[in-house]
Amino acid sequence: MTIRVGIIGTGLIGEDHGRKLANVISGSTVSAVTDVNHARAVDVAAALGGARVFRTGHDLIASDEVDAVLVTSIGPTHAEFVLASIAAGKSVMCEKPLAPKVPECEQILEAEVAHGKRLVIVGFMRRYDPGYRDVKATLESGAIGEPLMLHNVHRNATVGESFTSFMTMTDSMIHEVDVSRWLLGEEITAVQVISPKRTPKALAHLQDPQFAVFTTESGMMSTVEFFANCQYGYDVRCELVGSLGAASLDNPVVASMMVAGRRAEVVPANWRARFAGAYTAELQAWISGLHVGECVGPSAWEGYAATRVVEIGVEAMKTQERMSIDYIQKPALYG
Ligand code: NAI
Ligand code: ISE
Repeated sequence: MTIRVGIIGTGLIGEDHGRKLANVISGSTVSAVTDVNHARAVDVAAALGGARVFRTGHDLIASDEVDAVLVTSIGPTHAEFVLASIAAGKSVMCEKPLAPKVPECEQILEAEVAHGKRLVIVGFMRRYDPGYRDVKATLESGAIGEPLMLHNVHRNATVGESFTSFMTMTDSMIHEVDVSRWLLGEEITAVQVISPKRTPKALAHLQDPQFAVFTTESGMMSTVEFFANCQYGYDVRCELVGSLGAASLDNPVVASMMVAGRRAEVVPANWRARFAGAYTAELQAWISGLHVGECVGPSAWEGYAATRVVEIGVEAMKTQERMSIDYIQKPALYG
């Protein structure tokens, strides 16, 4: 059996994921695509070997040529398409954020709970990156003792004019929020954001860089430096400090050069290059899961919790004070 995936939103990541689902992932094809930019959808459909182009996401979800749905449209449209997929009883993988607003995430949780079984996966791909997995495995081996502090660095070379200060939290740091919850195994209960001196390379409307301190239920700390315009490349690192030692990840070295007494390594250009393998692994896990009737990947609860944290994170950016975070009761469906 082949899982026929329909893609809603054929922008940058929709096309990337589509190419993998059509050519790399075992057990899937791309049967359908849609985008409000119809011409773009037509081009991507052709590049993917002739997927059918639908006028709207809802037409695509309803089609009997679509077994599973991939939502890669812009964030504010996610809830609508995830809810429609649940109503149709179809598995849906949604890029982050699950939804930008907490009430929308809660609606998704309610709908999935009412359906009675998990259908939703959120694209927190860092959980599939070998570096992050190694840090987690090291922690679970007991070698570094009890986890105490996680230090994260997340730098983009540059960002476009549409990138705002709040997106630092909602679009970018949301990855560290998920990684912190996943690695430390606890909910985040407080956040403080500090705005350091601005880089002259940022556009006037953007506070860049930003620094956040997240605290978990038992008092573990996760710090995040996010720098949107670091200029030199895409740089994601983290170090987990425990009571007996530390585990860290750096950018994977794909090539290096030694010349004139110096050693130089290539820094990935962007998230596409840095996390290409992780995107493939998350898609393969989703599709392989469907082949055995399982829903494999970060759940709608993980999507809700991350959105809840970044929602308060945005408030903390305004106040620059430490703010507490609470959550709704976790439904039994999410374990
Ligand atoms: P993009 O702007 O390149 O693509 C978004 C596409 O959605 C556009 O083609 C747009 O026309 C389409 N669209 C908007 N409203 C629509 C609707 N109602 N129905 C159908 N299509 C619609 O954006 P990009 O970078 O591809 O991001 C898409 C999503 O993926 C975002 O949620 C973003 O946060 C997430 N993302 C995740 C990354 C990760 O590392 N996991 C990396 C980059 C993006
Ligand atoms: C983008 O949307 C992503 O999700 C990337 O992984 C992240 O590094 C970037 O900062 C975001 O804008």
